[in-house]
Amino acid sequence: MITVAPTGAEVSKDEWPVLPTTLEELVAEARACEAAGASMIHVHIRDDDARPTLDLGRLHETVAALRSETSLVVQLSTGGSVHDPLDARLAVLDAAPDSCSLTCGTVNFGDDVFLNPFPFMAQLYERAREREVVPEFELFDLGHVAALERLLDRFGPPWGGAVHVDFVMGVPGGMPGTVAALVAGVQALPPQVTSWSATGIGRTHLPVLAGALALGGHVRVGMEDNLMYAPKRPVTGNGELVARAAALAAQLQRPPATTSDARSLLHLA
Ligand code: KMH
Ligand code: ZN
Repeated sequence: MITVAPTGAEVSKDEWPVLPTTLEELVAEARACEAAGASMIHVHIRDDDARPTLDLGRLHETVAALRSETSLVVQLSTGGSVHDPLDARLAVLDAAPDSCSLTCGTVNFGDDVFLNPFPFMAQLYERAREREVVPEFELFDLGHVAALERLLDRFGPPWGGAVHVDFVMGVPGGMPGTVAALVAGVQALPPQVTSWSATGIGRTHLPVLAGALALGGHVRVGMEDNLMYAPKRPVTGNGELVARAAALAAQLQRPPATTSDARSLLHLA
């Protein structure tokens, strides 16, 4: 399964004009990524000034547009930006996505802190279950694997029963984006985990991609995580990152999952 994270909350539209920040740009990019082999989209939205927002009206509109124009699994970020309050991040579930991200602990995030106290994780987890939204557990550090195990042991399985995790590696302050760290993370996963994916930030993008494919995992790519296609060669759009991941996967005899494969994998209705 290839997930595309096309926008994120950190990259500046002024510096990266190809970053999809309007609904029209996001839908066009989503369609291109689906055609290139993506089956899930991890979505952050922006306001009219291209600043990150968790505006519920826009989130509803975004989910509806992606559902009508693509068959991608729609995952809304509940991480938002490091400046978003916890209650606004919880409210993202009101937009009724297929899936939501759920980060399993606080982590240094460059010079900022990405806050995810355990009670917030628990509240988000229970609310996702009530709303029949499949969580994707984001693991930025090895300690997050332990927090995931604590969450599952205490609260039981998520809605649908699939426990899908994504290692987000190479954030300044989190675990490094190396194959050694990925192997350590995969080996530490609790037995309830049914599938795992990985993404590497910045220049760790390719080693993590290749390592995840070789280890039997799923992958995430996109401009939220990586803006350079190669040294001195900026990304021209998310589609080419998906296309490269799909080609590498196919060469390794692991052709990309279709959107219906992804729905089965995540036990979506
Ligand atoms: N933007 C980061 C602070 C998520 O989407 O759930 C958090 C993030 C994780 O991107
Ligand atoms: Zn995100």
